[in-house]
Amino acid sequence: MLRHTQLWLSSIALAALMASAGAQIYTYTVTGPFTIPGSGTSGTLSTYPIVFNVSDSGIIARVSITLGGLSHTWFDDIDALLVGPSGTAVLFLSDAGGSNDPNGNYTFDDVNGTDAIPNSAYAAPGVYKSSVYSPADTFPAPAPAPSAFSLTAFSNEQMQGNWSLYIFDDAPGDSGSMEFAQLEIELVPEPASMVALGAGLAGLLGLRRRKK
Ligand SMILES: [Ca+2]
Ligand SMILES: [Ca+2]
Repeated sequence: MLRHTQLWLSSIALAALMASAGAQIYTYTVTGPFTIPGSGTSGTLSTYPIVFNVSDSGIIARVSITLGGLSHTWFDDIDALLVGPSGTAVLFLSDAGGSNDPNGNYTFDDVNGTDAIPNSAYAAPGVYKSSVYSPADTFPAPAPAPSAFSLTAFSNEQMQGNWSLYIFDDAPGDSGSMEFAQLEIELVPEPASMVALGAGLAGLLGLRRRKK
C-alpha cells in the first residue's frame, strides 16, 4: 500500500520534471540587409556590432546564433564573435568553409549541432557546432578578445541585457552579404516546475519518515 503511494508521488515528481522539459525558448531577430564587409573587400560588417536588446530575464541553458541569408564568395573570410551581457565573448566562426560560397541560413548551436563547418570543404545551410580554425583571430575595436570557443560558455549566465554580434571579414579579394541575424536562448527549467518537483520529493521523504 505504502509502496503504491510512494510510486504515485514519484510520478508527480517525474511529471513536474517532464513539464519543465518543455523548454522555454526566446528568439530575437535583427534584420538587415548587411554587407560583409561594410565597404571594399576586407573589414567589419556594415553594422558593427549588431546588438540584440534582451529585456526578458532567465538563466541560460543553451544559446544558438543564426547568420541568415548568408552569401559570400569566400566563406573562410568570415569571422564571428558573440558577446553576452556578462562579457563572455565566444568566437564561434573563424576561417571555416574554405573558398566555398555559403548561401542560406547557417545556425551555430553547440548542443543541437552535430558537426562543425569543415575547414576547407563546402557546408550546406544548416545547424553546426562552433567552427573555429584560427582561435587567435582578433576583431577591431570595440570588440573584446574572445574568451571561449563554444556557445556552451553562456550556460548558467543571466540572459537579460545587450548581446553584441561582431562580424569581420579578415581577408581582401572577396565579399558578401547577410539578410538577418537571429539569437535564440533556451532557459533552464522555470522555478515553478522546480517548486513542484521539490514538493513531490518532500512528500516522499515525509512518507518514509512516517513508515519508521
Ligand atoms: Ca580569420
Ligand atoms: Ca574579404
